[in-house]
Amino acid sequence: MTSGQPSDKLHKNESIKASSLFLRGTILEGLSDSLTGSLDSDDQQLTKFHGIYQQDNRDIRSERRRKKLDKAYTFMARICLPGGVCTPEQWIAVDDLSNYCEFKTLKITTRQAFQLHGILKSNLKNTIKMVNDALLTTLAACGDVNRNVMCNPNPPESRVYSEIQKLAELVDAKLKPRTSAYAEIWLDGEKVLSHGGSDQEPLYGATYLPRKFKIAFAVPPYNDVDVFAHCLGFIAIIEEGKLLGFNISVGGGLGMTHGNESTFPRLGDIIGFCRPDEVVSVAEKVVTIQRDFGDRTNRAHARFKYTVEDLGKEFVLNELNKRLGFSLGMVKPYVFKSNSDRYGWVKDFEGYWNLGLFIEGGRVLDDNNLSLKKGLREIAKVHKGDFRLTANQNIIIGRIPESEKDTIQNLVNQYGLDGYVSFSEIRKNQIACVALPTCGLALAESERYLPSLVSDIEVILEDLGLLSEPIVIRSTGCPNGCGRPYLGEIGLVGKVPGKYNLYLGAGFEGERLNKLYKKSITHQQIIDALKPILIDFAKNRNDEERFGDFTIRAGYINATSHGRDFHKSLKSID
Ligand code: SRM
Ligand code: SF4
Repeated sequence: MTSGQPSDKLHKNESIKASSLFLRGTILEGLSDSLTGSLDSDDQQLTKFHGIYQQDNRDIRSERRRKKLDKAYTFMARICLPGGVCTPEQWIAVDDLSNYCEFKTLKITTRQAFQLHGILKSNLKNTIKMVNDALLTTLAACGDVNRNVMCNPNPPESRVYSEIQKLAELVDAKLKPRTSAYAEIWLDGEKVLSHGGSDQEPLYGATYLPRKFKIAFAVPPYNDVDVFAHCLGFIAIIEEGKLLGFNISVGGGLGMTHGNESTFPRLGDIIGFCRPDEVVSVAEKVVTIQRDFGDRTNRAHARFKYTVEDLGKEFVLNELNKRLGFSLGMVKPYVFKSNSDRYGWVKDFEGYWNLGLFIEGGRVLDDNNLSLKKGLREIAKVHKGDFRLTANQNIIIGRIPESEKDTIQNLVNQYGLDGYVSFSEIRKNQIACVALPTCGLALAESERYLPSLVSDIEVILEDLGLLSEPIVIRSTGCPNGCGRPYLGEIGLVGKVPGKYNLYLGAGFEGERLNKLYKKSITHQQIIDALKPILIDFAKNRNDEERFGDFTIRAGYINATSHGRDFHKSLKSID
């Protein structure tokens, strides 16, 4: 399945997968070794497929090194929620589990999943079991497989929304690995139906995919899932309240490496249209194309975006038509208006209320100033509808009957969950990846930094009367792109502690990448760089012109028209 790639050139992860007996490795043995808090390094690659990362608390890494102590190892577990939807009971179950973790927080991820940080090895098995007891899973939340399938979680404006959510769930289920290793390791061999029971991987084979694979469903005019950042995107086409089908986008992905221009963010190309009943086959066949043609020799070149870039979208379309046994239809017109979330109360077509709440950095926590975790738990105790995690790291309390609206609003006020009413638009349009202290790849702060940068930018915006102007700002602690920073009108990407690359010029609708404006600059230099541009924007913008578009029209930055040009035509770099 490696399409003629010489076996001596394959990346070492390929042999780890091949010899793992369908993701078993020696994980079970490692879990019972109480002499160390860590797992064997090959097993650490395999646990990712089970939704689990070994990490250490980087805040205390050097202190422990000085004291000649081992790193403070713990584990992060990512819990899949296709389309970000869960029940109040599931919310409470995950909230309960977070109390046994070092950080005692829930993290809402940019892919509508939960993360629990700081699980001790001795508590890992129990945690995963409890996740499954709540009818959730961590299987395939990470690893070289299809990940949590995303879907527009906005309040249903019509029945069509639920149809699309169901398709997202079907695709998610169809692409789950079938190995029984998950049940064997974490659930004492219990056979869990949705995980399948055989030790065959009919879709993936023994070496799974060359790299992670990501799918999203968008419902125009909302592009809140950033559909073009995905390996495979489905853009719903709705006419007169009926779902006709989906435009299909292939080859999106954002990760890159500083200083390596052969790596770049890339937005997907739309190659055709399919009917709703064809969606699952399309997803499956696209995955097989990546399985068979993706680069298994170099993980920095192994994502589907490079397969599409190298082979061409025409090749991918022909191959897909061949594997489907029919030809995709012609692309249909659609319009995206933004990649942000909607906040506040919205009534849906069935008369239920939905409440969009802002959660800074997606971190659900209680501290001296905030009681978000307690508040959301209290809501979950009385709420009969659902919770929806958004791709912008926020929450929608969904399907609230009229009779419960006041109760929920009172809890929102009581626990300080009402930031959505008073916060500036730039604050409500931020995404920050996790970064320090848990992310092993972080070069700089992100989640713990962006709120303070936004506060300083707010001072400038207030003077300019722009506090109610939605400007999309996103930060990450490294160039991997977990907060989708290359789709931020203002993007910040960590270089070294305290220094960031500043990117400008992305489209507000998530249809244009930004470009590097200043390299490796400090907090004060970021403010100094942005201030004159914001002043110019306030004075000279056209009607309704967005900040990202303005930075291009005013000549601060060249537009990035394609991922391969991301590193080219730089205007102002020190
Ligand atoms: Fe990510 C790796 C966190 C969304 C691109 N990502 C990581 C790891 C697991 C670090 C590691 O490998 O050791 C981070 C764990 C940090 C921690 O302590 O929790 C991590 N990624 C996240 C999350 C939690 C960020 C957040 O604050 O919400 C998001 C979890 C999503 C989920 O629920 O599945 C997250 N990661 C993304 C996205 C955004 C998206 O998918 O829409 C991207 C860019 C899109 C893409 O995939 O191209 C992204 N993460 C990466 C990459 C770069 C991949 C590449 O193609 O080069 C890595 C590193 C890697 O895979 O080697 C990475
Ligand atoms: Fe970690 Fe980098 Fe992803 Fe941020 S972007 S979570 S620093 S891997």
